[in-house]
Amino acid sequence: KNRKNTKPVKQVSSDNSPSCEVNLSQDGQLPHSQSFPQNKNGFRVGMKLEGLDPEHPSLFCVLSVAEVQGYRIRLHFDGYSECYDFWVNADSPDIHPVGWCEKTGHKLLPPKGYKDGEFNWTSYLKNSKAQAAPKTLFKALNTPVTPSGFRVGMKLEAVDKKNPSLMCVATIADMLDNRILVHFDNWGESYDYWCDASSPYIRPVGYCQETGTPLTTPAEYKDFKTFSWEKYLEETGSQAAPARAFKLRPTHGFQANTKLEAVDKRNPMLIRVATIVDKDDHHVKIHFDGWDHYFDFWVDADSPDIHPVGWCAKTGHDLQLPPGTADPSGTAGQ
Ligand code: MLY
Repeated sequence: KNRKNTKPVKQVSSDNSPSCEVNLSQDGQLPHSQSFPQNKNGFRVGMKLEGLDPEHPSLFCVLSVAEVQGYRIRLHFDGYSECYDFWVNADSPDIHPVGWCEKTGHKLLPPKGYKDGEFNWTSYLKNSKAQAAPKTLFKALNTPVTPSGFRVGMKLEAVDKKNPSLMCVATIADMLDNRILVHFDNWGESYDYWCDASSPYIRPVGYCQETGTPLTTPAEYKDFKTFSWEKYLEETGSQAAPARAFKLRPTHGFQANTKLEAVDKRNPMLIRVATIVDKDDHHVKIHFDGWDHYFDFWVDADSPDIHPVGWCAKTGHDLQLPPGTADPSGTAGQ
C-alpha cells in the first residue's frame, strides 16, 4: 500500500464528486442509509473486520473499529497511522466480516509489516487478543443479490468522478453484491469506484458517439485520435457490457430549502445541521447552517453521509448546531 508511506494529505473538499455511493433499493426508495436505521449499531471498539480502502476502492484491508458513535464507526487500518482512519455507517456495504475475502476470492491486504501470504486471521486474532466483529452485524450479508448482465472484464463508458467532465473508456474490474467496480483503462486504481447498475456515472459502449460527447481513451492509447470501440474490444479480447444491464435511476426526492443532517467533509467525525441549497438530477448542494457559503458542496443524492432531520438524535450521534445557537452546554457550533 504505497499511500501509507506517504505523508497524509488533508482531503480537499472542493470538488462535487464525492466517492461514496449506495444502492437504491429495487422499489426506488431512499437508500437504507438515508432513512432511520432499523437496528442498533452492534460494533464495538477493538473488533476486527475486512473493508474497502476508501482511497483505493479496489483494495480490501484488515481494519479495526477505533470509535463508535451513534450508527457510525471509525475504522483504522491495522498497523498504519491513525491519520488514515475513516468513518462509515454501521450498515456500509463496504465492510465485511473476517474471512470474507478468502471466501469470495478477493485479495486481502494484511496489516503493515506482514508480507504477502504471511497473514492468517486465526493467529492474528489470537496474538492481538482481539475479537472478530460478529457476522450478524454486517448488512452486506443480508442483502439479496439481483442478477445483472454485468461481468468482470466487460467494457463501458464512465465518468471519472475525480475529473467529472471526463467520460472515459472503462472496465468492470470487480463485482460485489449489486455493485460493479469501475476501473479506467491503463490508469491507476485510485480513480476506481463502486456503483450500482443505475448509477448516472456509467453508460454502455457507444453512448459518447451517439450523443456527441468526447470520449477519453485509455491512457497511452496509441490511436487515440481514431479510437474505435470495435477495434479496441478486439485488441483487448473483451466484450461490451450489454445495454440492458444499465438501469434508469429514479429521480431523488430532495427539494431546495429543506433541512437535513450532513457529515462535514472536512472533519468527517462531525455531523452538522444543514440545508439543501441547490439540486440537479443526481446531486444536492449542501450548506451548513450558520457557516459561510464558501463551505457549500455538492454530493451524490444517494450519499451515505446525508441523513434526515432527527437521525443523530435517534441514533445517538452528536449533532453540531449552527454557530451562535443557544446551547446550555456551550458546545454549539464546535
Ligand atoms: N489531469 C489528470 C487527469 C487524469 C484523468 C484520469 N482519468 C481519465 C481516469 C492527470 O493527468 O492526472
